Amino acid sequence: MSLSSRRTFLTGAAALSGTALFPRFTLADTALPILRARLSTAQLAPIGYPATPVWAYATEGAGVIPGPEIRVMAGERIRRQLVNDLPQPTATHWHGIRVENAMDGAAPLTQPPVPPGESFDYDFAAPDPGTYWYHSHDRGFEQVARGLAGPLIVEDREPWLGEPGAATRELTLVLDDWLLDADAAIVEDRWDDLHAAAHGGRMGNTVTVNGAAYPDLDMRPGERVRLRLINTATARIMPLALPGLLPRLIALDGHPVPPREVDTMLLGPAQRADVVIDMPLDPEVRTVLLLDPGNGEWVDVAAFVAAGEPLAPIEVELRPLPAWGTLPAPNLADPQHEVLLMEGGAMRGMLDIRYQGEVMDFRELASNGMVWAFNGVAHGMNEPMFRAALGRTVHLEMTNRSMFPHAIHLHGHHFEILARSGALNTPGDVRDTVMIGADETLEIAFVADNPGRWMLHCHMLSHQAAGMMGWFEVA
Ligand SMILES: [Cu+2]
Repeated sequence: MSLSSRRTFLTGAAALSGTALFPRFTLADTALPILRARLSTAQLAPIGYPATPVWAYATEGAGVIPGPEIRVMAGERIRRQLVNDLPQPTATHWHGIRVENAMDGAAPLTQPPVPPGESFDYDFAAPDPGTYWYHSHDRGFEQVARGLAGPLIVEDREPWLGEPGAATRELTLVLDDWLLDADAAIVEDRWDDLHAAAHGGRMGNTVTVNGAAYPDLDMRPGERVRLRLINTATARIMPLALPGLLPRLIALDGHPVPPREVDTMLLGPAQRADVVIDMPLDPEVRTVLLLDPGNGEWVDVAAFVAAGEPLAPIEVELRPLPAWGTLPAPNLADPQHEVLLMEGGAMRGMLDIRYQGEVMDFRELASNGMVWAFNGVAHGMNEPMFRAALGRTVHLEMTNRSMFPHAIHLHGHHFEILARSGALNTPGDVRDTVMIGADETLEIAFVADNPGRWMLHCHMLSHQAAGMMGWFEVA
C-alpha cells in the first residue's frame, strides 16, 4: 500500500470513529476536505501520444488536470487541508480571493512552505463572486508548469443564471500551455533557462482546454452559455476569439463589467474573463474557440459541437451580473502615490540594480539568475516596496521600461484601472492582474483594506523567479 492511500485510509477511519463519538456538527467543523498535491499522469497531447507525467491536485485518487473545481457561494468559507505528496515543498495560493493574509499561501511571505509528507489547513471566507483559480505559490515556475493549478468558482450572491436575459448554463474553460517533448513528457531541464526568463518566459508548445488538446464541447443549438475562461499558463499571453458566437464580456478577474461586445480578448497569464455566447440555431454551423499563438495565425483550441434539442434563442437583452457590493471605492482626492518601475530583460537590460543588499551590473545579476527588477531591486523580498495605512487609497503608477509585456498581480486586493492607462486595458475595469505593454505607463488605485504583507509580482512565472517580485504591507 502506498503512503498516500494509507493516509487516506487513516483519515477515513478517524472520520468513522468521529461519527460514532461526536455530534455531526463537530465532525464538520474539524475534518477539512483534502486537497492533495501529488504525482499523476494526464492525456494532455492528442490521442495517440503517451500520457504526460504531471504534478496535480486531487481530492481522492489520482490527481487531475486541471485540479478539481472548488465551488462555493459568495460569503461562504473555503476549507481545504493541503496534503503535500510531492518531492518538493509547496503552498497553495487562492488567486484573486481577498483572503486573510495568513491564508494567502504565498510562501515564504505568508507561511513557510509545506514540506513533503506534511499538510497545511486553509480555512477562509470567499467574499466576492466570480471566476478565480488556485495554484502552487512555491517554485511556481516549475510547479504550475507541471500542472498544479485548478479552477475556483465563487457563485453569485443573487441569482443570475436562468434569470431573464442571463445564460441558462455555464462552462468553465481552463486554458493552459505546456512545454512537451516528442514523447509528450514535460521538458524538465529548463526550469531556470535564463534566456527564456529574459524574453517572454518559458513558453509552451501545446495549448490545452480543460486538460485536453482540441476538445469537442457539446452545446445545444440556440443556447446562451456563460464561459468562465481562465489562463493558467506560466508565460503565454492568449489572444482569444469566438467568431459567430456573439461574445459579450461580463466580468474580468471575477469582477463584473457592464456587458460589452468583444471581437477578440487578450487573456494574460493568471487573468480570467467571463464571456456570454449565443450558440447558433443551425446545428451545421461549426463554431470554435480560436487562439493566436503569437504569429497572427488564429488556430482552433476547442470546438463547440451542436448536440441535443435546440433551445429557443433568448431575445431579451443580456442581463449584467449583479454588482459585488463588497469592494470599497478608492478615494482619489487624497491617495498615497507610489510607483512601480519595471526594468530588465533582453535588448534593454538594466544598470546598477540591488540584489540581496549589493549593487550589481547586468552581467553579475544574470550570474545570480536575476534579469528583472522592480524599482531598482531584483527579487526584493527583504523589505516592502511600500507601506500603506489600513483603509488608505493607494495610487500606483506602473511603468514598463522593458521590451516585453508583463502581467502584474497584487495579492489580497482588487484594483481599479484609472484613466490615461495603457492600450491593453479599459479604464474603470477592476482587476487583480493587469497586462502592461512595453514602454507603457499604467495607473491603478485601490483601497488598502486588507491588513498584512502582500506579494506584488509578475505572473509570467519565469519573470517572477528572475527578479520581478516584491511585496507591500498594509497595517
Ligand atoms: Cu513579466
